[in-house]
Amino acid sequence: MTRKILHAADIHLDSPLQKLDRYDHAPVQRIRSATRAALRNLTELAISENVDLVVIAGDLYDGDWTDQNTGLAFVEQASTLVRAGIPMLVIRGNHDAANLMTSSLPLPSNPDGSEIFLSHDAAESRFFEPLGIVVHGMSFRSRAEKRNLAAKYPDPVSGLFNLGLLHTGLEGDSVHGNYAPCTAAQLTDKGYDYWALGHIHTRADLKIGDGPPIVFSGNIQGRHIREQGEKGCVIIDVDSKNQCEYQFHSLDVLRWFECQIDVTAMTQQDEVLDSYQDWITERLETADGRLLIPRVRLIGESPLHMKLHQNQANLVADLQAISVAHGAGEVWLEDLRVRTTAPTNRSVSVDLEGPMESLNHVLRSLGDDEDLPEIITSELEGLMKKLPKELRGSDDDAAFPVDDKQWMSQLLESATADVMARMDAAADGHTSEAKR
Ligand SMILES: [Mn+2]
Repeated sequence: MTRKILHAADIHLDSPLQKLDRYDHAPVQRIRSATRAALRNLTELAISENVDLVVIAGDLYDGDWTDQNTGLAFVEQASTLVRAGIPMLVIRGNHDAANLMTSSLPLPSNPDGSEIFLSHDAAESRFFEPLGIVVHGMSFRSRAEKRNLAAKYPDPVSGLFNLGLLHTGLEGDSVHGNYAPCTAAQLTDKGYDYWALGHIHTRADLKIGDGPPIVFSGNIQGRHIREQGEKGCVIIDVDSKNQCEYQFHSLDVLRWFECQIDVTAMTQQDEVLDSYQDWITERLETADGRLLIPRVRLIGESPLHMKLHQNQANLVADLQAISVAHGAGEVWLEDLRVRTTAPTNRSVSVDLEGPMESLNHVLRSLGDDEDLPEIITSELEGLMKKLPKELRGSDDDAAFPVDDKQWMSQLLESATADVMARMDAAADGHTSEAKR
């Protein structure tokens, strides 16, 4: 008997997609409804692939709902699956831990009468006898789940396909947090046939040697520029000997990309725009109806360096116009990062002499000043206090990551280019005036 199980995680239903819906004219509706549309795709895939079971490894919800519509959106999809005779099991993760969710809605029961959510009081085993499958799992009670939950999971049941459903940050790191810590080796030792993990949004298999697949399916819809590329779920094919293979299926309705343009060989700003247009044309061929959200990143050592830094606002507007004009409604620019450098072979001694040379020297030497982060922090303090919390950001998404050396050097680079270009323009004006 062969069976199919769909494994997904980190739906983050109705999570706001960062930094987009604040722009005028952005395809706001499409962006806001992206996680719901991806979940609908999951339901459709489960039905069209005729899967026997759907498991969701935590963070179905992004947090407590602002209104009941988020819950209703899930009820709708769960009901569709139940009507199609497909059972579903969901555990709660750090984002939708039991004590964080104050609202709830009555959920449909699975076709066999069992509940969709797994307990947060103890690890449980759910048997699907006719399928020869048992799922072991446990929900988070609270966000900061520091216990090794996997250690509480029961021993495998022989003769059945044993699937472990777990939300975990594994050994933990600063980005993902140390939630429900455990190691891939501990999971392997458990003796299950497949580990369906959630929490880490990048797809990965941590299988050790001949051990079972230990799979993070990743989230089903990227939510910001750090969640690039295809997102979706995996479908596990289990054979009659309880051996399994799995395959990825994309579910996302919009996709984030970095569009890197090397401006080294360019002499005109228009060439940047041409290059971006080519990128759009190429990407649209494989977009498959998805909205593409590129962040344009300009790199390279170029005589355009100063100009690009100075004209950033105009350049963003130009790039957005090209996105709209050539993207056929399928492209929206996320943002621009100018990361170019000034040509090193520039004849500094000719261009810069006297006050300009000393100014350039002062600006360049700021980069070596150890107190710079502190100085900038104190300069920004007043502004930071006035910024609303969501714009201030935090950790890896902070508005002013003053401890980030790369950010700081780009800030300096940009400021230097700006000041020098202004001085240059002023000097030019002065010269032509003198000539006249
Ligand atoms: Mn999580």
